[in-house]
Amino acid sequence: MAYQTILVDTQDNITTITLNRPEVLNAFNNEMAAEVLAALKQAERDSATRCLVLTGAGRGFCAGQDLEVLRARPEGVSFREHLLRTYNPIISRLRTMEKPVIAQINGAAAGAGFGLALACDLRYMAASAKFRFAFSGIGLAPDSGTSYFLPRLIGYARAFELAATNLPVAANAALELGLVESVFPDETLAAEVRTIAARLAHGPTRAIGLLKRAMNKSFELSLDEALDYEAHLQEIAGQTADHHEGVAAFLEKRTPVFLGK
Ligand code: T3D
Repeated sequence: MAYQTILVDTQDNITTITLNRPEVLNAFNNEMAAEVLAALKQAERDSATRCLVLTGAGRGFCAGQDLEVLRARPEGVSFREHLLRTYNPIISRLRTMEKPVIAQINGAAAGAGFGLALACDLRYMAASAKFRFAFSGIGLAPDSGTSYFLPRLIGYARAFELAATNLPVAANAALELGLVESVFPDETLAAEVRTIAARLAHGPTRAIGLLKRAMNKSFELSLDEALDYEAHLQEIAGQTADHHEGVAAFLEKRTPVFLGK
């Protein structure tokens, strides 16, 4: 499929989606939201994709909603309807997709762009990049999952402070807060993420998908329910070729070759 606002590239079982409106730090217009959603659906379906990386072209990761587009929106257009059509399906798809998703945060991530990064399973950040909540900066309430992910990642008070003050969060502060897994020098970010993505892309994709499902669901379960759900998922994982390969490789003292099946 030919996209106008994003680049999509699959190599060595890693699909990279690059947001590509660099003149506005990859802020979202409607076309980009539709294209990101289409690319996510495609990556989910495509068995060649076993790890997904999201990043931005140029010096930004994603500045959230394009504010010129927002200002030009006809009077009376519902914010709720807009979110239900654009950001909400993107954020939920990132969480339900049973493949590992990495945010390669090459530059500023703000508003819905911050939400996009938070919805990924893992976040790696360039040393010069920053987060900005942004919603409160323009008199809006949080969206794109930011009110859900932030307190879960860093606790209520820190999330509240970051959101209500709208102060920028530099990469090292983000690392200290637990918002990102690692910070890398700008020049080596892509290579470092590639190494991590390659390891994930050659892992037991079904089992990784199931562990993602289990961990996401755990927030709404009691221990007994979680144990029961684990047993249910293990029934599925136990039938996979990768499970059999993993056991065989261990006993034969060799490196397993997982095929994602
Ligand atoms: O219904 C709905 O749509 C509601 C949904 C809302 C979702 C949201 O995401 S709301 C939040 C929208 N985003 C923002 O408010 C963020 C605004 N941008 C910033 O705060 C800063 O630009 C950044 C923190 C992202 C980066 O700061 P900095 O200093 O590195 O860059 P800059 O100089 O501010 O921006 C560079 C250019 O990008 C500049 O254009 P210029 O002067 O070079 O021509 C700037 O205007 C443009 N830009 C940045 N963000 C946006 C943008 N243009 C349009 N929309 C933006 N969001």
